[in-house]
Amino acid sequence: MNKKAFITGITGQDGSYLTEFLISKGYEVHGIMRRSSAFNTERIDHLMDNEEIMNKKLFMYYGDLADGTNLSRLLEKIKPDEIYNLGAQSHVRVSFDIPVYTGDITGMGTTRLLEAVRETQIKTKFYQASSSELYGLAQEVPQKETTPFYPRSPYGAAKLYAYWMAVNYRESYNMFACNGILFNHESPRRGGTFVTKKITRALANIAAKKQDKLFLGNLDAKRDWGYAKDYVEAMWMMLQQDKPDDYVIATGETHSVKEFLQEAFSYVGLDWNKYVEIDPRYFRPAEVDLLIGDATKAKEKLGWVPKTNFKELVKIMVDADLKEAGVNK
Ligand code: NAP
Ligand code: G4F
Repeated sequence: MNKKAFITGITGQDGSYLTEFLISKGYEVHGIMRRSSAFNTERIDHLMDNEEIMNKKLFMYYGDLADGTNLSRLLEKIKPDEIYNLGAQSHVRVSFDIPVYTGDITGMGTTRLLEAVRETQIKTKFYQASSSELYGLAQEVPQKETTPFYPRSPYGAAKLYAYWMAVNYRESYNMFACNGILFNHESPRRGGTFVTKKITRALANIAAKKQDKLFLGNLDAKRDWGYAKDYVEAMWMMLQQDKPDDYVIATGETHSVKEFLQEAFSYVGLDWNKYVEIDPRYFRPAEVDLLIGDATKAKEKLGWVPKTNFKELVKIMVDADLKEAGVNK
């Protein structure tokens, strides 16, 4: 019998790659999407439009992390072997504008899903999409599983609550629950308001002469950027272990936003200084200055290592956006 996976956040960057990965492993994938007045399935349309896949390997339902009753009903019906909780209000800057909503979906939404598992008493494994934003004002460099947390945003605080709820259900109810503490990971499918995609899309439009300015915030922040496709594999690996545990997933390399700009613009022979302007609207009330992860535990216990480095990631993203903008490099 094929294994069944249930995914929240299936329409997002990671959800789309994880769905492709699990289908390639022979899984039946069940996902929830929000009702929206505009289409929100762009990242999985290629799967939903495929007759061989839709309703045979991929099953979609309306659902929301705000609605625990529906989550229970779906879990009771599907009885998944594995649950991947990727759904969230995932934008750090936006979380300062809508902290209550972020707490409700990113934090409490996790508890609703854990409660749905407890109520239905299904035997399943649970993956929680935890984040390097837990480290916030970093207390140690590089950050690993034992580094103390210090979140710096409503998003980080909501993820901290969700992290501990996953640990709590593991310890209280013997649930197979894992936290993947993933550092930033990007791809051509990254949402357009995150800094990497904002840069590569603008660069392609500049190269296509459709845009001449790019407005950004803090260029000095440093992130450990990896490739989303590599990272979804680590999520699955965590759930294939004999015992549940928490793992840092990162490349171990850190770069500033400025370095990302330099790498991307120089790849197409442009000088970023001529196009970028600072707009204080993109500054955050509190910033996370430096993230760099140590994924030694994941390497030793899961056998996971990143396959794509910073330079390759930038190239993948720029090439995809140049293609989209109709520019031949
Ligand atoms: P993303 O592209 O922003 O996707 C978020 C997903 O959550 C989307 O499918 C979105 O649906 C869904 N969602 C939003 N509100 C929801 C709600 N109320 N109920 C149910 N689903 C809801 O994020 P991502 O980059 O794929 O990240 C996946 C997860 O990993 C998130 O939890 C994120 O916080 C976490 N994470 C991401 C990173 C990273 O660098 N990418 C690092 C660490 C942790 P719509 O399509 O309808 O908006
Ligand atoms: O791309 P970002 O918005 O990602 P951020 O805040 O690191 O959060 C992402 O990664 C987390 C993992 O650590 C996830 F948990 C979270 O869900 C999300 O996926 O910003 C990166 C950096 C920040 O320091 C920000 O201040 O880029 C800086 N930045 C500079 N100008 C900008 C901009 N960020 C955005 N979004 N837009 C700008 O114009």
